[in-house]
Amino acid sequence: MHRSEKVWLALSFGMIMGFMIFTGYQTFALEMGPPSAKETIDPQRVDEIAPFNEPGVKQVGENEYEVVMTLQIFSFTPHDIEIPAGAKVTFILTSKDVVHGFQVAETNINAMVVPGHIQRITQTFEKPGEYLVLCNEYCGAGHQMMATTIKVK
Ligand SMILES: [Cu+2]
Repeated sequence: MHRSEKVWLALSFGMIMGFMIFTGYQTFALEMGPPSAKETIDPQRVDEIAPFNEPGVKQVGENEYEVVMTLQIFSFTPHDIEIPAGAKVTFILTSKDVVHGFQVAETNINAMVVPGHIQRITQTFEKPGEYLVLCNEYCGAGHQMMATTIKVK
């Protein structure tokens, strides 16, 4: 092997190890890893367990709302959501069957909704309009029809 090849191999291996050690340090020593399995739920009894026994939009503060939503093949419950512009909205999501996606066009919301887990996302919709919500995890034969809208007024 040529000497310069050895140098490049050593350098690239060193860089990979460096990044891995740095990432491990951030995750375990600085506790900067993403949250995981913080809130769990029995996916077969979602309908009986609060807050999912009453899906819908709830006002929880002066300008704060909660949207409790279940995802199932191939729909979002509740289907039509209306929220005032400028309000802080927390989505509380879970799946009743398989892995679904919760992506809201024109925002940064893009989450996996996994059965057995509760997903929370907070967002403020400043601009009035209709926001398209899509399932972006392939979930079965009707996946392409799994969509809804959020009306911001
Ligand atoms: Cu889906």
